[in-house]
Amino acid sequence: MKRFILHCDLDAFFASVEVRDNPNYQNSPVIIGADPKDGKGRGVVSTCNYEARKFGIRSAMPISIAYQRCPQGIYLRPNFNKYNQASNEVMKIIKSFSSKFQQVSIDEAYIDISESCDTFDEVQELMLNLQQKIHDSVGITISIGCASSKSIAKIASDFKKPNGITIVRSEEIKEFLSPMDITRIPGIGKKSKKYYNNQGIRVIGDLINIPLHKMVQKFGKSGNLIWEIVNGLDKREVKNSKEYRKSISKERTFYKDTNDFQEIISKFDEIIEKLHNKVKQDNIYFKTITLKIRFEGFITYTRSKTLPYPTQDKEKAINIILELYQEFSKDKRKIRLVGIKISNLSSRSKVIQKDLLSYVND
Ligand code: TTP
Ligand code: MG
Repeated sequence: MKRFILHCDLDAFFASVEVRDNPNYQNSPVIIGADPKDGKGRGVVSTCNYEARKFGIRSAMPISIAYQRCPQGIYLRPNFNKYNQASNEVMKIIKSFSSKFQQVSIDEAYIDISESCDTFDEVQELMLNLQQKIHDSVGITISIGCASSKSIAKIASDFKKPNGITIVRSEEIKEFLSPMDITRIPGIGKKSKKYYNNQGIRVIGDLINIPLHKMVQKFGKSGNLIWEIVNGLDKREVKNSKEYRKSISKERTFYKDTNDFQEIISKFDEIIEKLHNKVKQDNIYFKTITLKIRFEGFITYTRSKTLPYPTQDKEKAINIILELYQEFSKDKRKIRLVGIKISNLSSRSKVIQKDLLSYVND
């Protein structure tokens, strides 16, 4: 059975919306993020257009460094309402091409078009049509990748940005991936890059011929997934999601209201373990952790902490929860329920929460 999966990712999203609304900016470097304050600004770059990227400016870079590299750039604060509206319009169009639709961040989504296309010519026509529709009705450009797996479709959408279309047929996977840096593989970030580099693995070509049992031997569970990805055998489906996730939370009600410290702490451990499994499984990072405490009589408190960087770290999460719990640890009232929420989510370092302010204010 042929599978045609598309990954669609808007180009320089926030910056493209600003340029659309101010055509004078068209050929200038445009940087969205914190106020650069003549080079003394704190905070980071949210994104920038392709003109600005020529100066070496990138998302998440300190705004002061961006300013050093390109003081003549146009620096704008983000307007999230506008981006959310554009995102909703784009997602509606993408969704109209297939009911198998999964939005994974503010500017990217997968669709499975296997049922509406039989040949690669038809696939290409559909992709061009989708680009055109988005351009005509929202006024911004999108890059689209097609492959038989989600992971390769994602790598493909990034291949010819901006406004690119890339189709990777199954027999072309090896040639397509081989020269790429291993960090192109979803799930291999800067940290794991070092680990792989130490083993002499730099490009995907260094990985692609390693047999499955050796991959598992060397890299454990993730070795298995990476082997599947690079061999085009990643079978993950496009999940029909109504809306992409903004937070994940878990709560537990005690069998009997309690103020036993050990019992409460072990409940925190249990919840964090569950959340940690989830973030690992879905490759999600979080910046904000919220503790919820409900005392007898349904009196409820929530306390949050936001970290400067997205993380998946379990120990960090436990320490923060203990820190937030301090305030209540001497409380005489008994606790009925505890809950933990993680929010400000991102996939690899990409923002998937609608409220992106924290990125700009860091
Ligand atoms: P991306 O799709 O990663 O970036 P982009 O659309 O700006 O550029 P590209 O053409 O390479 O796809 O992220 C989408 C939006 O999310 C981006 O426009 C701004 C926001 N964002 C941040 O605010 N901070 C970040 O660190 C990143 C990566 C993205
Ligand atoms: Mg994008």
